[in-house]
Amino acid sequence: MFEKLKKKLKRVAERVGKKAAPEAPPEAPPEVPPEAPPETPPEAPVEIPPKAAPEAPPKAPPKVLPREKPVKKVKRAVKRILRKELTPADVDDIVWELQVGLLESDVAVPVTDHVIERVKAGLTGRKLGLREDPKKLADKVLRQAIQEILTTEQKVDLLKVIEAKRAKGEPAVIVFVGINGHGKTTSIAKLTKYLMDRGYKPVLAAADTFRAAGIEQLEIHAERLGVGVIKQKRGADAAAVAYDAIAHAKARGLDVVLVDTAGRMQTDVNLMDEMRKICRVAKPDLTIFVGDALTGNDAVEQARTFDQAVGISGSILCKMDADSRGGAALSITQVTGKPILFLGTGQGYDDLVEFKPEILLNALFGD
Ligand SMILES: Nc1nc2c(ncn2[C@@H]2O[C@H](COP(=O)(O)OP(=O)(O)OP(=O)(O)O)[C@@H](O)[C@H]2O)c(=O)[nH]1
Ligand SMILES: [Mg+2]
Repeated sequence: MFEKLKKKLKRVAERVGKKAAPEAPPEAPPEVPPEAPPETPPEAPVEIPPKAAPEAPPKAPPKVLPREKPVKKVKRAVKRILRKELTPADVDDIVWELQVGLLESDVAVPVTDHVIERVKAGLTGRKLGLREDPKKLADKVLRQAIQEILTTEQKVDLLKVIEAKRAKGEPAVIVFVGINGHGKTTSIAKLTKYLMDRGYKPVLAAADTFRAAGIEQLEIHAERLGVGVIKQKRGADAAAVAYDAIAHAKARGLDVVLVDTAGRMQTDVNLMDEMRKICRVAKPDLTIFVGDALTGNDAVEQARTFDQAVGISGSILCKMDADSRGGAALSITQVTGKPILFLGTGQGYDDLVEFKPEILLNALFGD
């Protein structure tokens, strides 16, 4: 995951190290010469009190050194402890590269701007102590900026939502929306397994009545997983299928209804209207946008449009196993203000990972 972005972030950390390094070479030489000629005869005698050691004039020069020594030692130590302060120009230089790296990794512009702003604030004017590793400082500042981006005010706890409905004797209804081929049906199958593994009883609603193969695909997963599917014929009213599935779940005391819907482009007015209708009828507890990480910034724009259309609760980002850039994962949360709930990491039923910011942070900054 994120190999490219990871490399770029590493380079930024290295550059911080270089910029923060003390500029020792130009300052070092002037210090040595004044001290160097210890035998300068005119100065030495002045410094020596005549009573000190009359019989040892050659020892005079060493007495000059001890007096200056502590000051120079301290100076030298301070210089080593206080490395060069990072000036705004240094930081601009560093963040320019970061900015290019983030944009190349398909991180959305406002998100890139946010990271840059935070990194600038974190680095400008910073002096590093002797024991402080500039790479670690850069990592810390970058990590914090990215963590902020991945943390939303709105939190969604899927299992708590299900439990709350269960307590009322009702099934939780989850509708999955998104573009064609981005992973809705596969994610529903994975989530079915995830819920069954935790003791919940789901039922699937084949509300993708647009594509004949859509119903069939869901049925195949359902059969493999040993879970029921509520379906109608191709072309049937998708909202009606969702309604039937909810009624079925209520009648059977099932815990969750997972509603599969047809893939649609956000520009397709009719299909977007149909999706609104499904949501009006099903009154979902959660509406999950399923995005394809490989589409980068497009996934982010799509999430925003679907959010505007039906109000998404959060996202599942699929195909993370194939995404080397990582931009969508960073951007989608900030752009929509809604959390990522799961990451799809493959085609198997168990390739679903509960999202935590640490997963991305470790992928980006881990060794
Ligand atoms: N590598 C990988 N492939 C995935 C992942 N999620 C889904 N896929 C694959 O992506 C393809 C499309 O997935 P679907 O689940 O059919 O997508 P969809 O959104 O339901 O598509 P429509 O029904 O056409 O709207 C399938 O071949 C899946 O196996 C994932 O996390 N990783
Ligand atoms: Mg599908």
